[in-house]
Amino acid sequence: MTAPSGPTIHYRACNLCEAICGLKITVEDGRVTDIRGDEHDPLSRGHLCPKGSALADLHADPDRLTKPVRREGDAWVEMEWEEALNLVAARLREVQEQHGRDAVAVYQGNPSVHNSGTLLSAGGVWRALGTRNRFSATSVDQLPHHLAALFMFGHPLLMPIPDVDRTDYLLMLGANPLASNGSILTAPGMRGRLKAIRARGGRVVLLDPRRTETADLADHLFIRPGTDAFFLLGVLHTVFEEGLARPGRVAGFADGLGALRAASADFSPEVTAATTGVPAEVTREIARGFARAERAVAYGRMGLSTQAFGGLCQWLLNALNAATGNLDREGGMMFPLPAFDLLTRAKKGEVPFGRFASRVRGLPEFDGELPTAALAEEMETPGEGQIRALVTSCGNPVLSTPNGVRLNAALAGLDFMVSVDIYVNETTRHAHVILPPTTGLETEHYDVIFHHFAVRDTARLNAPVFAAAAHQRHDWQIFEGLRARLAGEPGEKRHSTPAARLDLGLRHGPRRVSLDDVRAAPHGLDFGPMAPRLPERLLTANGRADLAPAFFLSDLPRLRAALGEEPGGFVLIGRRGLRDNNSWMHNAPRLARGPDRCTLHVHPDDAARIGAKDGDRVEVESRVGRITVPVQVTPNVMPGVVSLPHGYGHGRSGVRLRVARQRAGASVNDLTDETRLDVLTGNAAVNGVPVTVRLAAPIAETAAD
Ligand SMILES: Nc1nc2c(c(=O)[nH]1)N[C@H]1C(S)=C(S)[C@@H](COP(=O)(O)OP(=O)(O)OC[C@H]3O[C@@H](n4cnc5c(=O)[nH]c(N)nc54)[C@H](O)[C@@H]3O)O[C@H]1N2
Ligand SMILES: Nc1nc2c(c(=O)[nH]1)N[C@H]1C(S)=C(S)[C@@H](COP(=O)(O)OP(=O)(O)OC[C@H]3O[C@@H](n4cnc5c(=O)[nH]c(N)nc54)[C@H](O)[C@@H]3O)O[C@H]1N2
Ligand code: SF4
Ligand SMILES: [Mo]
Repeated sequence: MTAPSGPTIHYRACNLCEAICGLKITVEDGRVTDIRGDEHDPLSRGHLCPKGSALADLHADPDRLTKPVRREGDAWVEMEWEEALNLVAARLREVQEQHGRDAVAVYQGNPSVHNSGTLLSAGGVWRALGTRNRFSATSVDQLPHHLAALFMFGHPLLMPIPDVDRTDYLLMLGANPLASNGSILTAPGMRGRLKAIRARGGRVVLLDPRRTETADLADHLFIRPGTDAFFLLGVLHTVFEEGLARPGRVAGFADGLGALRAASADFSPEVTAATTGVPAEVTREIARGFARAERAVAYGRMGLSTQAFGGLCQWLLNALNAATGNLDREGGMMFPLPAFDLLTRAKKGEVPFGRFASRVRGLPEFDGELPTAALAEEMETPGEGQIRALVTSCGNPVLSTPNGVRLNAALAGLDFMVSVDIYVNETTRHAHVILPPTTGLETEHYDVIFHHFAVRDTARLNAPVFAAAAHQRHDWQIFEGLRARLAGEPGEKRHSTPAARLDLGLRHGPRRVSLDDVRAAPHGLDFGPMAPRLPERLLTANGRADLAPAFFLSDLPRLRAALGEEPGGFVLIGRRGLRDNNSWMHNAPRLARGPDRCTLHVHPDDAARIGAKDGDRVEVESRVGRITVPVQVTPNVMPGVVSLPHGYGHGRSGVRLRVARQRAGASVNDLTDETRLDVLTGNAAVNGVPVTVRLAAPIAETAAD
């Protein structure tokens, strides 16, 4: 693929985050010599962040696994694929034969949705295993968005997307697109898009307990962590009380406006102000400005879903957009129509929620998965259905899920564990076998998921830049190999490849294109901006939208009980850095540069109270654990709130990430609490964790192992 003579240019999209930027990649002598943004990509228009260039580091990383390995004591021994797949299938079947199907659990992490090979083939293995113990990063992330979409519009993927390019008023809560590059909002280059709102005379209002990078482009207000549902009810209260509700054409196919009004009746901004920290007059002014804007949109992300009232927040955001006539219209919240449309075959009226519950705590199932906050207890608690073996794919739950210390210990006690992963990290070091697929520039990839969340409908197929070496396997080959063995099928006869599935999906999709059509357009096909799609796209049983689902109304008493609650000590929230990518890109030399990023942000007043100055090490303690980290004193965090990024904590024994280990940091999820949930949805509340902070003894070190 790479001719030794002269450079070759390759176009493909970055698969690291939801922005799916088009890239222009130069390869010389089998090495990436340049990565820049593809100016001809109709969605990203040349945008690129530092992580995109780091795909070159990932490709060349000497710590990355390319052959299967088996753990023997402290050593990892290479295996042949045939032998490894046979062993894994036999061990998983053995555990299931002895202890039942549910004794094997599955955890799928975030890159699963960034690789079409994994996305389209892993399901075959899960079906062959037939276990109810399936877990994923969804319940540490966007689960409330799915449930708001499900109960309001009829399908978990009918999540409306803010039309940032045509709005005049963006009300944003708990999102930091300047660091994250947008989430459930595929809109590469958010800096330019936000600036454009203001340049056309519009307004961007941001509520966040931290004055973030995004705050520089917005009118920023502090809000107390976990109180956004009160704020949103206060806004809705004002909208109704002051006669500003104008649902417009949505009224023709939406029910529940009256119930929504009734729900907000008790939550005037005057009632909620003390709890949220947002003055009543400010809430009222935002409500008026929002409702009177020609085109407005309210949007909230991680900060609103990974908190104790995540479900209520996502419902209220959608409801506010609908009540003010900003649902399914230009400049408001809209529904993309992707060329590969996962909704094409969806059935009306299906409710994939709560059909079964977790064994120990009775937490609700969603889409065949249980809340990940229950994973450790399901391993530890004896009895029928106890988890004794685990398959992880694309995940690092020891660093990414609440109470990583407890999970870490539980993993060590499993009878068998296999990880489909490219690194020996904090999670996979517990595996008996690691099966490493090709990744990044070696894969053929079509973004099945993120076109569902994009502000513009486009399609592009990403051809491999590098051919897989003879000893490597693609993700789908690994999953198909496992599936066939678990199903007892002889040989490796495939039903269909991911490419064939993509082609089928594209041909039957709303744009009626073939995979070859997409392949022929190296910069992608452009189907234009979002357009109104309701009521046709609704998938509720009665074909109507519900602005006040009983599911959410039933949670209001729990919210009401939290009115006026005062946090005793500090409250811990998370943080994302532009050069971090959850837990797994810290081994890329070009991202590891610069000052330490795993620092605790503390407000100057709070720092003075605990006697800490910049660089001092402090002990942060929660109900579940204690870590030691350096302090960064900054007025950009709300008094009483401290902030620490997730994805660090690479110092554990056996972790083979040489660059990352040099700046190991500590894991915030050694503090987050698996019992703190949005109990309505089962989503983990990793934000808003009560902690104490005190100066550490000068030599104190914690090595969580
Ligand atoms: N406290 C706190 N916790 C959080 C969050 C937070 O904001 N605060 N954020 C949450 C969110 S939004 C998410 S999505 C989760 C992420 O949680 P996880 O998905 O569990 O964690 P990642 O760090 O993304 O781990 C990705 C894993 O995939 C592997 N990998 C990378 N590329 C490939 C590939 O091509 N194939 C395979 N098979 N493996 C690959 C990496 O080596 C790594 O082990 O973390 C959550 N946890
Ligand atoms: N550089 C980089 N980009 C990424 C990732 C990454 O790790 N690094 N991860 C990717 C993934 S998996 C995801 S899911 C997305 C997430 O994308 P975003 O949600 O945009 O990113 P976060 O930085 O988690 O932003 C959450 C914000 O919520 C705030 N917050 C915390 N608690 C509360 C609260 O109670 N109320 C309010 N109003 N705000 C609160 C935090 O201060 C933070 O600024 O980013 C993706 N992009
Ligand atoms: S913003 Fe960065 S990480 Fe995200 S897709 Fe674009 S280049 Fe990749
Ligand atoms: Mo995420």
